[in-house]
Amino acid sequence: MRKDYYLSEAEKKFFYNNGYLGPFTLMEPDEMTSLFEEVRMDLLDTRNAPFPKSKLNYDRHLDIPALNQIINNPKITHRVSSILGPNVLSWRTEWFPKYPGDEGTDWHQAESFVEFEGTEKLFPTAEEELKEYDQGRPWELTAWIAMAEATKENGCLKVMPGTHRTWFFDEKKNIKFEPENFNKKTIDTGEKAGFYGYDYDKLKLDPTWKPDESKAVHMVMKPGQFCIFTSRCMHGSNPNRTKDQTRMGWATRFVPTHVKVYDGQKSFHHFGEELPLDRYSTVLVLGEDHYHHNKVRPPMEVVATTSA
Ligand SMILES: O=C(O)CCC(=O)C(=O)O
Ligand SMILES: [Fe+2]
Repeated sequence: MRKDYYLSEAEKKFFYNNGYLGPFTLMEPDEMTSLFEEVRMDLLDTRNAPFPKSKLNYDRHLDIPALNQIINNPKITHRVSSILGPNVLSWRTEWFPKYPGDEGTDWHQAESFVEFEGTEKLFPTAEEELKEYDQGRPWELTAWIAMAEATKENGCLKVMPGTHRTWFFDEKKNIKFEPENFNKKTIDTGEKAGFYGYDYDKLKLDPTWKPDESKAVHMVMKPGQFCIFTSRCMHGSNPNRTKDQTRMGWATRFVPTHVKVYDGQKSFHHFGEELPLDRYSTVLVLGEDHYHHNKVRPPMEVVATTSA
């Protein structure tokens, strides 16, 4: 059985040119479908969650063992490490549901994850390595995992190849959360799009610029498949045009250990919530942490479930 999943030279080249890679298979569809059934129940118990009062379910790999196993799975960590280097932290996991009839996700780009209302969440510190990043090597990566089938009809993730070298958006500009506008904005194609209550179009560097939809690559995936991308690579999704299929993505995000995560911050704001960071920590999924910038958990540690 294959034990190592590091990227081939051809795969790395493809990534540097395009900013994304995949899909790859993490597990078979049946296995993911039953795992997700269980995880959905586990998500309801937030006693040990890093943000127990939040509805967002960020970072539940910190308290749900099955999710922690996924972020430590070599099929993900080896591939991510082929781009980010040997020492890798998991810094965030988040859910991207798209229910029948939901709007598409606006095209967007990010890197330091200011995310509309605050400041940078990620601060890279290794100057030497940063020079390489300009040649297309990023210092953050996401593995977007299909927890349910992702099709063109239900709004699978889409990427715009090669856009990771050019900024079309200013991710550092702050804009307001307007949940009342969810499912309200119609774009040129006549379809609905937005960013779960934010309007990413307000961050366009040139307000008259329009993405060329004909160049989009649609990441159609079976449950249990995943793709890897740098958030600098423009990405989004179409609306869910189905009547009965929920698209469910779980975005797992990684950085090299030299990146400071939430540096000096006690909490952050997102989607109208304040999330205090007192229970938060990164997880070292591969290698060693020589920098000691962040609160770091060992790979397989999760908080024991509180008995009722
Ligand atoms: O799933 C989507 O529609 C968007 C996901 C996304 O933007 C991300 O994972 O960064
Ligand atoms: Fe994104």
